[in-house]
Amino acid sequence: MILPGVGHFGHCLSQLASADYLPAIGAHIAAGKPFLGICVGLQALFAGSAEDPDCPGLGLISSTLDRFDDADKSVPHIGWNNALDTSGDASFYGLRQPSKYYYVHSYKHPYTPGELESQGWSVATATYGGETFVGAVAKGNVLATQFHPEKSGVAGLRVIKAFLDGERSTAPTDSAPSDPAASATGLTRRVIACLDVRTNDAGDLVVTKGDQYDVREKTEGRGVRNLGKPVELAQRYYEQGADEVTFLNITSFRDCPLADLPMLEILRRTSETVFVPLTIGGGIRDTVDTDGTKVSALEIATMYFQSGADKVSIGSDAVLAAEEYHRGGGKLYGNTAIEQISKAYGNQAVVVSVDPKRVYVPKLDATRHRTVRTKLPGPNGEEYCWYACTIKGGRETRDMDVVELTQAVEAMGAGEILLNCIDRDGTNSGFDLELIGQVKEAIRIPVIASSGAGQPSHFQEVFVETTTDAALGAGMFHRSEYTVKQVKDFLAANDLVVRQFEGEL
Ligand code: 1PR
Repeated sequence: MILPGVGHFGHCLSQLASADYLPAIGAHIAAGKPFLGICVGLQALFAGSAEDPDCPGLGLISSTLDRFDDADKSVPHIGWNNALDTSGDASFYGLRQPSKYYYVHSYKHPYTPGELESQGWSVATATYGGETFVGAVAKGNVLATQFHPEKSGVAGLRVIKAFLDGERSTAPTDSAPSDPAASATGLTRRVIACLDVRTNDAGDLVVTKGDQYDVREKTEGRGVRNLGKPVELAQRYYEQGADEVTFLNITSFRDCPLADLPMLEILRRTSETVFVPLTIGGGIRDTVDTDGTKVSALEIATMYFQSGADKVSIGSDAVLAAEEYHRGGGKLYGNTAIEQISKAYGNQAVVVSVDPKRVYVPKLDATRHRTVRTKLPGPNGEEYCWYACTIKGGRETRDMDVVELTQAVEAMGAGEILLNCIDRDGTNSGFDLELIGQVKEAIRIPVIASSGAGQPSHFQEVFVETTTDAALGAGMFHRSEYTVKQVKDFLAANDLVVRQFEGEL
């Protein structure tokens, strides 16, 4: 039995309880049959969680879970971290000490040496920003991982294979143990490949990329730039070591029934061979289908999750929802796409994609918006700028700055910000560090820096000069100027901890 977990502890456990599945799960485990719990599936083994104190867990482990402290780090904990066997001399269920595993969660059981081991559990741990927590447990027929083995590349497949083969103990590996202290948070530097997907004029689905959101060729005819096939490119980036792949459906597929959305098929095919997290964005909002049926954003997100997506990314709809939020003086209505999807699937499953552009002003108080003093003055020598949010792929600018937007969506339950920058998009001139600095100061959820990457040193720069949680590239990878591996090799050569692709099972 595999209990996969996505989402909220209380939602997961109460759904299982109301469907009357809990006795069967308990009986399965008690009968000594193999059981694998993943993420919330691990958390379900505990007696309870601060995420929903009124909802009991299975209680196989009598302790409870609490939340990561977000005073000095981003929460949720998202990214690649260790699973170090506490016994020090052995690995269980295919875990390897130098391998990295993909975690995405806000709640955890803090690790106290001996607590679970004295009850017969084998324990593997990871450390995030000074907090050591339980990354995996095993006892008898039970294996449970806080990380997602199905999204942890070959390292994770090894764990699943060992579970399926019933190989509880595996020989210790002779590779040097990784050093969690080498990175301040414990996480590796997350490098994401982004694929903007749309139909071209011939009706084919292509990965495209332009500059400043114009994806048409500059030459006569102005056809949509075709940089390759989505599934093939995703596979290529996975094998180069991309830590995540993001697909953005940058045009709605007009006159297409939602059930036949081409992106669903792309996700299904990609998730057959790409074992890292997949994010899908574009068109996630309440919609009317071609036959007149109303379809909620939650239903669209559900279709994407069922097709292999791990996160959905919301753009325009988030801006409109944030405007409502501020109009109501910070009131949560409970009916926005962000709130509904994060309630059902957990806030780690909801990314908000922000498409800001610079508005230059001559003085600090020339606008009500939050400004930065910029080292790159405007066309008339303006020394200040603010970042205006846009919708509809940058075509419409709103009277809302990035701080207002990101704080609102954080309050609504977004788990991560994908921070584009229209001024930098496709320019190969590096990330907008001032923008990233402003947003990182404003919120506690993780931020993915995007737009402007043109060479490996731009990734190093953004990781060193800002506290960004991840960095994303598009055009430089699609045009084969650099591979993801070259970026990671460059980061590693400059003392930044990265995860490299492991080819061998
Ligand atoms: O508003 O919820 O339907 O979502 C639409 C999504 O599609 C948004 O996330 C928006 O950013 C994206 N989008 C819409 N139009 C375009 C376009 O290019 N015409 N793409 C577009 C945005 C920006 C990034 C790009 C980075 C890095 N592309 O996706 O990958 O800027 O590029 P670089 O490394 O080459 O500089 P909704």
